[in-house]
Amino acid sequence: MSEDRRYDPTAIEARWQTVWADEKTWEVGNDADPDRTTYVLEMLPYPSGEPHMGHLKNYALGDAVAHFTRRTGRIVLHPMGYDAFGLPAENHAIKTGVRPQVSTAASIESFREQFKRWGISVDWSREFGTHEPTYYRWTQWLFLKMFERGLAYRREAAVNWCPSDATVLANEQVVDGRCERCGSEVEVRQLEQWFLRITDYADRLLEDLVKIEWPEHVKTMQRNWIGRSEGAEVVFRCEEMGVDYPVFTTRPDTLFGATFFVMAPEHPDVLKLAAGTVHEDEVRAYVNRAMTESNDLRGSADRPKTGVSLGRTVTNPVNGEEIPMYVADYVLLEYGTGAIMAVPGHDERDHAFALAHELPIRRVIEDPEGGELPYAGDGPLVGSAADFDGVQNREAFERIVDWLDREGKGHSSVNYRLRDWLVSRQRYWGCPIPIIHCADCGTVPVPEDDLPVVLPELEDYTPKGKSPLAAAEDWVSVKCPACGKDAKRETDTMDTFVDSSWYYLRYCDAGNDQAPWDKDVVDSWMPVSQYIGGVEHAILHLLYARFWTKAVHDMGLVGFDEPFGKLFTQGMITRDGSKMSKSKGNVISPRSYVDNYGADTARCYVLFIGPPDQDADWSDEGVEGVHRFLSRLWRLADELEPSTDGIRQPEDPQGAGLARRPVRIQYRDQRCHGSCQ
Ligand code: ANZ
Ligand code: ZN
Repeated sequence: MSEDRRYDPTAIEARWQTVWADEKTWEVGNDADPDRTTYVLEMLPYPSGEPHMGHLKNYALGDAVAHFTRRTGRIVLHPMGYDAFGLPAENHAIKTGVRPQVSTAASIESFREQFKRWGISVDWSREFGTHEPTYYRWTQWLFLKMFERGLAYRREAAVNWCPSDATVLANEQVVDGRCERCGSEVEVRQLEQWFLRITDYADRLLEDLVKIEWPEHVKTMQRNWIGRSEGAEVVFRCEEMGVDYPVFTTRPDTLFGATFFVMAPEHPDVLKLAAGTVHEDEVRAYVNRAMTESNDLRGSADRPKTGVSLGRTVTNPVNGEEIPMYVADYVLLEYGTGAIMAVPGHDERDHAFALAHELPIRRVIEDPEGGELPYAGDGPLVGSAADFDGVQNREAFERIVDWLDREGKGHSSVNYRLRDWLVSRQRYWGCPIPIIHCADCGTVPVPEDDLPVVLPELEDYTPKGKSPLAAAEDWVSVKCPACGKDAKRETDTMDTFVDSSWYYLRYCDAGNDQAPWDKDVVDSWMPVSQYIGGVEHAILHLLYARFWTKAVHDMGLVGFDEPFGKLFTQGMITRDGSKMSKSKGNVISPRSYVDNYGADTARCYVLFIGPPDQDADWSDEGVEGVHRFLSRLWRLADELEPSTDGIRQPEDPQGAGLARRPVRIQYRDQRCHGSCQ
């Protein structure tokens, strides 16, 4: 073997990358026979700094699938773009004075350069960043379609507020009472906010999980997040005040065991109820304190159960018993009706509260094992009423609900943990919400012809409790599109998860300047056949994207209602068993490996490192091993003689590269020269 025939990835890879760029090898047209199209997609990157090992793994995996699929004769759409809006670029701007536009453009440049250097087979003609006005024009257009249909709405709400990022957070972005991004403890604030009505889709988001091939644990996380609970609404009446208070319970079979009643501190009637009683001051103090605490913290099971008496009673509808009313922070306003019947014999939190406040604890379900209270399991009713005692609780559940229904004191009811999606952010670097506030006309949508509402350039990005955009007076002041009087633009921007909720649709028709996409075109590619990304998106992004697809489906804009037919969640690449992170100083970047060994070695190694859905530990020896393997493979191929006869051109032009240059393999020597012998 002559010296110039040695395996030289730098030369080989550069040569082929030039061929692919010149030939536009991986570009696909929108005129393909829909029966032959396949859409392979990896989650789009958030462009910050330069790509890391997780990106290499993600795109190497997707590229393997894309290449394989092309070889089966399919026409494969394999695009790339950037999720470019978001807090980090803005925080970076505050720290360094570099405008987000500039830092984002630089990161995108470096991501693109690396992806090309890795040789990922991307159709670059469809590339975009979600921060480009030609993209977010349509994000705004879609938002207005949602607004028209009542799916986007504005209301005052108790929201999660991150004091360091000075913005609200979606429930999904609060983890253990802290900001998912910066880790600060989250506070509660009352603010006017924009929401998307994802709760309208709760049932479909649950039911349609059977239609898609996703990892079971991801489906489970979505099911739990949506949190559908079947139960009943039961009315408890406060005679003194002449007011009915419904509660939501999943255990109407335990109604005879309700020994007290608890309201959430934010419940609008709490102060009214306590007014004039000896408890008034104590209640006010308690409520004020509770309001500053996060829901996650308040709801947690192991926290001491605090609360104070309201000095009033309600009547239990099944037995006419008067039970005392309390306010306690373990009851949340936003779930059910914001009030509960407390059954300390069978509910753990009620049990803890009853012990702390010396309230009666009653057994109404027998434990076949004879265990202690609280008992959450099944069994026959006891200590309830003659009609029900001895009846198995599941059956009693139905009979009690029927009875309540007949008496007009309740009915069966379903509750969801899922809340509407809070999409407004008091931050600069995001898609402006295309709404104008007019003193006379109220909330007025920006006319379609005036889209996009372009994000203005700012000098000062520092968040001040309201959006930095509020300071851009020239931009804020507009005429009302309805009446022509002076009005003001909405200054909040959209959550970045809005941007990434529909980018996969835009790839199908990225150049369209008349519409976000053409329906026939999108229908010819979608749904995505194989979606690949990190499991950290199991709830947020994947749930939002499913909701978005269903909403545009119902608007008649697409002909399918699930975006991702198959999902693959990749594991992390770790180092010495722990996650790579800047703070641990254990980050290794793909760049040096690609430079030293070639992209093929780096890509093969991350595929070889272990089952791709599991975490795997990086090893430099492993990289060396893969490099030796590729060198051997190269030498072996060098011993085979090229021939020009008799190879059929594949019908699929994307069976390109190798197959387009007919080579017939002829063995000079039938024995393997590698290690297998
Ligand atoms: C009486 C009862 C008895 C309950 C029992 C449970 C067990 P999931 O399953 O999550 O839907 N609850 C209702 N609204 C609440 C609120 N706003 N804040 C805190 N807790 C609330 O939970 C439903 C149960 O959580 C309801 O059923 C209610 O307590 C409580 F042996 O009612 B249950
Ligand atoms: Zn007006």
